[in-house]
Amino acid sequence: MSVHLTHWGTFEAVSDGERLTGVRAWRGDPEPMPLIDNVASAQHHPARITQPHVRKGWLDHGPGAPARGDEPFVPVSWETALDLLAGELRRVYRDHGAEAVYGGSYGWASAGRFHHAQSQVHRFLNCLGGYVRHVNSYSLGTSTVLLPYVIADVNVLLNKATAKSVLAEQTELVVAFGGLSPKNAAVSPGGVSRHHNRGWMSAAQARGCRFVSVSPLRDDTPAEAQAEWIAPRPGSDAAFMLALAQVLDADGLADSGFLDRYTVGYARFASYLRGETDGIVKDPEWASEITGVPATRIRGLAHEMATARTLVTVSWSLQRARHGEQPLWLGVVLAAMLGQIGLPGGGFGHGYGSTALVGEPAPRISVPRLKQGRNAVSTYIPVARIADMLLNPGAPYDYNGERLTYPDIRLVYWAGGNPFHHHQDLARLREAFTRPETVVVNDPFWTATARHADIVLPVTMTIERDDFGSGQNDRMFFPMPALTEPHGQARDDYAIFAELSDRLGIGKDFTEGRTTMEWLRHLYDEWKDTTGDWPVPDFDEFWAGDGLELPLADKPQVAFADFRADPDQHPLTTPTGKIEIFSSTIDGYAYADCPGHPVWLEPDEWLGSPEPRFALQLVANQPKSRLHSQLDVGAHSQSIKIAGREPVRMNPSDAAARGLRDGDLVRIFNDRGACLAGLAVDEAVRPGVAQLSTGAWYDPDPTDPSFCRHGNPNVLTADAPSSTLSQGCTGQLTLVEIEPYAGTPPQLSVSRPPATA
Ligand SMILES: Nc1nc2c(c(=O)[nH]1)N[C@H]1C(S)=C(S)[C@@H](COP(=O)(O)OP(=O)(O)OC[C@H]3O[C@@H](n4cnc5c(=O)[nH]c(N)nc54)[C@H](O)[C@@H]3O)O[C@H]1N2
Ligand SMILES: Nc1nc2c(c(=O)[nH]1)N[C@H]1C(S)=C(S)[C@@H](COP(=O)(O)OP(=O)(O)OC[C@H]3O[C@@H](n4cnc5c(=O)[nH]c(N)nc54)[C@H](O)[C@@H]3O)O[C@H]1N2
Ligand SMILES: [Mo]
Repeated sequence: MSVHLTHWGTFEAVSDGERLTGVRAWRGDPEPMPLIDNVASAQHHPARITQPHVRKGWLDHGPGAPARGDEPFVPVSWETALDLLAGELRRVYRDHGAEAVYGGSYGWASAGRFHHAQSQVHRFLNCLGGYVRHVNSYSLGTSTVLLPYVIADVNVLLNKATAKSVLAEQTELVVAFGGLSPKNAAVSPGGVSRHHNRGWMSAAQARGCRFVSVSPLRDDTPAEAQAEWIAPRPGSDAAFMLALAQVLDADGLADSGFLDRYTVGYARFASYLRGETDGIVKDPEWASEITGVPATRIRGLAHEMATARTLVTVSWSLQRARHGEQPLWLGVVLAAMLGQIGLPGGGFGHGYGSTALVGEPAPRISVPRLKQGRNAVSTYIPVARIADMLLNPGAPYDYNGERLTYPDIRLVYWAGGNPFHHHQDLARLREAFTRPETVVVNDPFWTATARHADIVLPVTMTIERDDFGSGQNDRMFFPMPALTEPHGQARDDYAIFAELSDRLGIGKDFTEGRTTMEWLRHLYDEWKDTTGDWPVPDFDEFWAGDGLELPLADKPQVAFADFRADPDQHPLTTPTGKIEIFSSTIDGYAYADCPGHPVWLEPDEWLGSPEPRFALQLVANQPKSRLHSQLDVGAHSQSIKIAGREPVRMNPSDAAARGLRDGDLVRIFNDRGACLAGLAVDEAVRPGVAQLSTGAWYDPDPTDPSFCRHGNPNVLTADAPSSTLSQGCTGQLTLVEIEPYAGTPPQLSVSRPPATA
């Protein structure tokens, strides 16, 4: 039996002896996910890249030739492509230096430790002299910057979260801002072996635990939880939470013993709650106007939270929005006011419904990984500032207490990510992508990013190469021998960088003289020496087997239990060692869009504006049918399309008001762009909201790059930061209007390869 790991689950390969014909869920997975069906069905899709390609203008006229994204490609041999690319890398490093190369390559790539694309491209560019890198992620851009000031490094919140098994046994009330999405908990970086998304909720519910799901979508929390659904206006959670805090404060329900011993700055925050600073008491009546939630329900909920073992959990989506710091910070503050941080089943959580890894017990042994080497360049950007960087070389900007300057980028190398999936305002990104002299993309598929490159190199999928893999906080460590031959002329990223390294005279530095199998054996053997008292089989036995089950710590985790037990012995890593309800460091930065304690700040685009420019709040959340843009051509992802486009969901009342019916082809638009989508009318969507997940491959109209024929919401979203502090991405929420699409439906071009010359 061949078991294979992906970011979205583990499968057993079904093969006809030569080819992978299908997949079957791994028998160890108690809650298998249908996303695995995308893999085999996508392998030989016409959108696979079969051989290296070079954009015609670049080939004819050299670096900097105009019309990137509009021109045909010329198929070339590997020899030609690698010679051209090696020459271009030599030129850019010689004439402009490593500061002119953006090698961030943000993206999820694929499971598998050795062929992890970022590790490969970063190691390669480090051997060449370095590159401008990115910091943070689109996932947690705001959390990563904010949380260390407030409570802890974001990884502590994720990896040391209270175990789901503890929640199942101890929690009496879960208040989940952004819900507890079972679709998101399908996925974890590096892979998932056993999904435990719903089991803990059923167990808790059966014991009498209540769930409150605060979200614009009813199905953000699974039926098993039997949750109460509260749907405030999207983007207004901070006001909701402030009112909960105000009730705790005013009704004497805040735990002053906890606040005194474990936190700083409550008095400053409380005076804001009481209206002493601005004349506005942040009571439920005030919040009701903003959120649309009845004041009585807010007041009642605050009392319920104060009288139960309560978990306040905030999804990652809430911080992927303008002023995303505020609801996140308030989640910590509420949990602190309840005095339950550090108690089993109570306190604060971040992302129980955002990924599989939160609340999974971390193995006490971590698995081998490839070293990326040292980057000689210190320049970086917060990841979501990519378009700003390309459009504004030399311009200053503020970030996290620092004043930084955008570098002047000549060459962009992307391996393992898809910026034309992940970035906002794609017409603006397309403009930004005209600026570098050369864009290089390694990818298995003709993604929109590959179509906006000059040199395109076809890469293997995981099923086509030898590797091993294990997900973050996952117990299984699997061998992943290749299941099939590569498609066309596809090569591993490692093989590509090895060939380039030879041409550039750094071959020995990059490969250390090893083949892929020699690397796997070497990394494994090195690792085997570090596992201490835990016996590990030798490599050949591991390679022939069905995976190793990694050992766990003895006790299930309870977040911040040490800190609670002894805050002097186990201080937090915040500046004061305590939970910071007021941060004098952040206050000292004097950013108008993120003051020293959490507050209500009105978003730029939301339903509560006096005169909203457009009447619907688009929620651009993660797709249920795939991971991001990956394998959108696969069977499961295709099975949910409507009228050949990505589905958009809206409430029956909003559809009726626009004369729209289930299954209609619709046009979604705002001032930045427009896209087509297929309509699904659904009561699970709050009135005033439309939901279009990310990940439909960007298929721009040839004459208008702001019009996507397929349904990519990022033609509509704003390329605006969450705040000056964190510069996180804000793709989650956007105002739009939706109308019937009257014309003849245009054909999609993304499911075919681009034109060749
Ligand atoms: N509007 C809006 N936008 C968002 C979000 C949102 O909520 N709303 N969410 C954001 C978030 S949280 C994230 S994480 C990003 C995700 O953005 P990305 O991580 O960039 O998205 P993916 O589709 O996973 O891109 C991975 C790419 O790597 C390729 N690939 C896979 N395996 C390999 C390999 O072995 N080698 C190479 N070279 N390539 C490989 C895939 O084909 C794919 O093109 O999107 C962000 N964008
Ligand atoms: N199936 C699948 N799972 C995934 C991914 C995927 O692509 N596919 N991507 C993975 C990645 S990279 C990440 S970062 C995580 C992301 O995890 P999250 O960021 O938590 O996921 P989203 O689906 O973007 O958002 C979750 C829900 O938040 C709700 N929401 C949006 N705005 C608001 C608001 O203002 N207030 C409230 N209360 N709720 C709001 C939406 O209804 C949405 O469905 O998911 C991971 N899991
Ligand atoms: Mo993410």
